[in-house]
Amino acid sequence: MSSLRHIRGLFRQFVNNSCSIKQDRVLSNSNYSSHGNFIVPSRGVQIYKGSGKDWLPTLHVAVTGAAGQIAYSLLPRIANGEMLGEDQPIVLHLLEVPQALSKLEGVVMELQDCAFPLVQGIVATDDLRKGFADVSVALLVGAKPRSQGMERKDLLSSNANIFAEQGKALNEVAANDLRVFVVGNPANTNALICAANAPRFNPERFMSMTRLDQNRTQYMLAEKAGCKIPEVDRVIVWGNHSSTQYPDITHARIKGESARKVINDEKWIREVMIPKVQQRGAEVIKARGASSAASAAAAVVDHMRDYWHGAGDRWCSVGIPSDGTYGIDEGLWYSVPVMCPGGHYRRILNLPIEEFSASMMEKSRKELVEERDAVRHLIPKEFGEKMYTAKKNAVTGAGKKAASK
Ligand code: NAX
Repeated sequence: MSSLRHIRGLFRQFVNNSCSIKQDRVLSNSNYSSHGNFIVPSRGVQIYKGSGKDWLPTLHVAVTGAAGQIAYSLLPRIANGEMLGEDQPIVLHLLEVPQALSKLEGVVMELQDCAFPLVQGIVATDDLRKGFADVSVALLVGAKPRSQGMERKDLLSSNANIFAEQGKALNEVAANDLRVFVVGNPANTNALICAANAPRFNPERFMSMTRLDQNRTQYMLAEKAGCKIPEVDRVIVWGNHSSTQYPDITHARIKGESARKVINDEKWIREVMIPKVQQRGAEVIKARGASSAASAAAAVVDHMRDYWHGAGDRWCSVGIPSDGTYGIDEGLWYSVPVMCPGGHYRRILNLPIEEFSASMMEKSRKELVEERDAVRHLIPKEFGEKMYTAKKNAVTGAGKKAASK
């Protein structure tokens, strides 16, 4: 397993070496003036030997919103190797808005003071092109929160602008093997916008987070059934990371048995569990006076670790571009169940969908269509055409004609 990871790591380095931007550009202090960004001198980008084990080639990992509360819980875990592995040295690229740079400086100091052996350097900046240069993993956590009196539509469009700009910058300067995980809300539509503005990369490389919702559902089931959390599997979160999401346990298993049979309480499932998961974020805000942070960071680590290293036969839910299955419009970033063999995902297809599930999934689909329509001006036409005409053509028959040419 470990040698396979090494081969993958070396292959990744080979792929990225053919990228025009070289690693030393990121780390050379001479390239940076004091215009709102600072660089912590690195200990050099090379393969280190750590505690008797061979380390993999260094990977560049970006986190936006790096001075925010989720990042505060997330960064130490990444730096400690919990996400990408204990043999994976990293350079952390921390991005923030100019107003938050001094706070970010404090975060950097703390990371230094942790003396994480895997951290080979830290780039801290408000400049997207410097921040995303050479990154292989971009965790897009930063986003504007909804302010008082702000319409959902305004929130969508101001965040969409941010993600459009981030997509363009990633397109220009990120490493060839880039993977993007969007956490900042509205996460699904932000992932769409970002992918649409980064045409160099396959849209499948852009994912949005619903793992926190999956974890919440798993915990509730384990508690109800009185079993251990790893004994619960195949929980699905369909749709948007919003209150229209549908936590579905139709296919879930508890100790290998049908979760529904084990729970044997449809009323609890529909009237307690589903609404509770849907409203859990609001419940945390009410109790804590701040939104979920440690649990959100844990969900980022869980998803990216499973995606990166593989999750065996466990199912994971994640927002990915719909391929038109399950009646979801092609190109909507909709959360579905996937399997992670390591470094990519495979959709779980052909699951039977009951009437109740179909109606829940449809509500979330409609909301995502509305979100997409509100930001359509930020989706470059070519991307829109590529993602949406396939379905339209299939309906009108134009696709058939084109295929027969
Ligand atoms: P915070 O407000 O604590 O931090 C956000 C940080 O992002 C701030 O420091 C801000 O300066 C920064 N920021 C804003 N615009 C930026 C930009 N253009 N570039 C770089 N940084 C930027 O929020 P936090 O609690 O950390 O939450 C971050 C995001 O995660 C929010 O959008 C939140 O709604 C979302 N969440 C998503 C979840 C999911 O499951 N997908 C769950 C948790 C969380 O609610």
